[in-house]
Formats: sequence, C-alpha cells, structure tokens
Amino acid sequence: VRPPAHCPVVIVGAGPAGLVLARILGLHGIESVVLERRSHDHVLARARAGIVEQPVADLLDELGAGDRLRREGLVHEGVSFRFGERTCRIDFAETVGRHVVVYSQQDIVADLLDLHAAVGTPVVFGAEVTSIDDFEDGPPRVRVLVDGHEAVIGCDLVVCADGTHGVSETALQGRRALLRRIYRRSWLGVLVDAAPAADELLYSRHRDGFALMSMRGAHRTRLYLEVPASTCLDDWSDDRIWTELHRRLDGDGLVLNEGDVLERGLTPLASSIDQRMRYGRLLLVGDAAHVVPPTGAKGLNCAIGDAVVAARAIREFRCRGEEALATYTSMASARIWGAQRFSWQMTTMFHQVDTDPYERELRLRQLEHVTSSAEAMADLARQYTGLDLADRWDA
Ligand code: FAS
Ligand code: PHB
Repeated sequence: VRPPAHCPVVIVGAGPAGLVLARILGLHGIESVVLERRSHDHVLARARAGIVEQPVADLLDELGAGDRLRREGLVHEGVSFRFGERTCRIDFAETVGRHVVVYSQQDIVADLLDLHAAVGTPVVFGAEVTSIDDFEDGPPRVRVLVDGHEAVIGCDLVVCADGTHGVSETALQGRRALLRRIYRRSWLGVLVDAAPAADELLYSRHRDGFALMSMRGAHRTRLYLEVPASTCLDDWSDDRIWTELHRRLDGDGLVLNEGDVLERGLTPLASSIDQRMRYGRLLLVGDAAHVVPPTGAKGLNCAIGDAVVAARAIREFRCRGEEALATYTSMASARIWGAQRFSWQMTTMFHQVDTDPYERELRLRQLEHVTSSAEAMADLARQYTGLDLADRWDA
C-alpha cells in the first residue's frame, strides 16, 4: 500500500489508539490513512499489555473486532492482593457487577489489522513519518519515508498515535505542557511456557519488592518483578528470575509452575501527561499524550479511550471547523487523570518507590485501607474494571 498524496486524516502509528481511531472514523465515513514505521510482523510480535477493561472489550465488540477476544479471552471477576501475611481477593462481580478480560494487546492489534484489511482501510507498514509541518495554523503536511522514498501527504488533520518517543515529540519540541513522575523502578517481565498457578492475577507486595502473576491463556504465565531502574537484563539468568519469583509469589497454597522463558523484557515505571493534547490541527492520543506505570493495567485501555474522544472531535471538526477541536483535551482529560491517579496509587502501594520508613509504612496502610471494607473494595474494583468511556463512538 502506497501513501496517498492527500487524505482527510493522517494517523501516525498502528498501535491500539491509531487502529481503533481509524475504525471509528471509517464507520462514520471519514477517510484516514494509518502510517506505521515498523513491519506488520514486528507490530504483532511486541509483548505489551494483557488486561482489557469491560467497557473497552464491549467497544471492540461493537467495532467488529471482538470475536476472538470473546472466544479466547479469559473473563476474570476478581484479583488478589498479597501483603504482609494476608492475601485478599477483590471480587469485581460481587462489588460492582463487572469483570475484565485477559487478552493480549498483540491479539487486539492483530484483530484490528485483520478488520482493517477486510474493510480496505489503508494501513501502510514500513512508513516512517519523519516530520509534521504547518499543523499550527492550517492543513498539516506529513513527510513520510517509505522504502527509501520520501513522500509528502497533505491532510486536514493529523493524529499522533505514535506512542512514546515518536515523531510527535520532535514535532512539538519545546512546546509541550508535560507533567511527569519518575519512580526509579522497572518491571522485569517474562512470558513462560507453563500454566498459571492460579485462575486469577496475584499482585504481591513483598519485602524484597513487588511481583505480579498474570497469564496469556490457560497455558502461558506472564510474570513481572519489580527491579531498580538501573537493572541490566543480562544480569538476570533464568535461575535468578525463578528464585526471585518464587520468593515473592509462592505461598498461601500457591507454587508457581516453572517452564521455558519464551520472552523477557524491561519496562521502566513512569507517569507523564501532556496537559495539551491538541496543537492546532495535530491531536495526540494514547502513549503519545500520556504514560502510566503498568501496575494499574491502564495504558492500553486509556489509549483506546482517547481514540473514542478524538473521533468525536474529528467528526465535529468536519461540521464546525477548528472550534470543535478546542474541547478535545477537556473531553479526554477526566478519564486520563482517573487512570493516572489509579496507576499512581497501585504503583506506590506495591512498590519500593522510596526508602523513607514512614512513607513505606504509609503505603502499606494504604493497601490495608483499600481492602478494609466492602465500600473500599468496590471503589477499587470500579477503577480496575474500567471507568466508563467518555463518549459513545456511535452517538
Ligand atoms: P503504541 O506504542 O502501542 O503504538 C505506537 C505506534 O506508533 C507503534 O507501532 C510505533 O511503531 C509507531 N510509530 C512511532 N513513531 C512513528 C513514526 N515516526 N512513524 C510511523 N509510526 C510510528 N500497558 C498495560 O496496560 N499493561 C502492561 O503490561 C503494559 N506493558 C508494556 C510494556 C512495554 C514494553 C511498553 C512500551 C508498554 C506497555 N504498556 C502496558 C503500555 C502499552 O500497552 C501502551 O499503553 C499502549 O501500547 C499504548 O498504545 P498506543 O498509544 O497506540 O501506542
Ligand atoms: C499483563 O498481563 O501483562 C498485566 C496484567 C496486569 C497488570 C499489568 C500487566 O497490572
């Protein structure tokens, strides 16, 4: 697929945000093109998120990309927190009548790409956007390199769904209203060829650090260890990883099943938000606009929530022009700040984000508080299973 010379909406990035946005626009008869710098195979191979909030799973269904998620995804009606000598289960169904679906981000992206191929949305792989110009005052020009050839695409709007360290960072250099928090901690994540040792996720606050047992279907376990941000992956042999995982997660009748480590990776914990998600005719969605630590399983879900709001702004723009873009940031920010706050709370409760003894005790008491009553657990369950999307895609 070659990029067109002009397209009403250019979307940079074929991640969840860009692909959901292209689908919603297509259903409203608005033409877009998705430009993705990586190959199709690379995009599908990237190990990322694994938890889909109920409202997001329902949205994917409505967009026609939910069949495999419903067939193969695991519906989870609770999650367990272990801290001190206690293991406490948060019952989503009992408290708020909701659930989450365990289904990988790679599979969501694969399902969306299949759908786009079936309906003919132009998704151009190996297309690196090298610059975005003229977006502040009028129709943007998007410069893209495809197979070594440079092309310029004229458009009415450009949406940067290019994740962290994408071209939007360069295009907006020095103008961004960024707030950020660095935790000096990372997650060492492994995908293991062994059945999960329990039916639901287990978040464990251990004196040696946080650990999480998740899963990818009934036969593969996804496991994470809190490590210092300075950690070098090469310093962690499989044996060392297993020793630490058993130390932090075994107990209360649970013993992890060992198996071949199929994938490993490091993800630094960071929070950031661009308080301006719109710059003239350039909109930011997903990780390009904000990042959260994965502890709250919000990154993927927030990115898809942005796409719904951006689609609304684009539809309004086509009727009312520039003024319609003015409300984009405020429409998106309530849900984004909800995810920021919840991710920060989950991260600080479980991780050794500081060495101050008072802070450490306070964070333990916070964990005790959120599991101390039915009301407190209902509040946590509501946030974990998903804040309502800010808008209806088809309204
Ligand atoms: P994405 O980063 O998914 O997609 C951006 C796309 O833009 C990429 O395909 C990139 O190749 C493309 N791109 C960038 N620059 C471009 C250019 N100049 N031209 C063309 N294309 C360009 N979230 C969770 O909830 N749970 C997790 O466990 C979790 N683990 C993660 C692990 C890692 C290593 C990372 C990096 C993130 C993780 N996240 C997790 C967060 C993650 O899921 C993101 O929130 C989600 O991918 C955001 O989706 P998008 O905003 O679409 O950005
Ligand atoms: C995952 O399965 O990758 C996962 C689950 C829960 C989280 C983060 C990641 O909070």
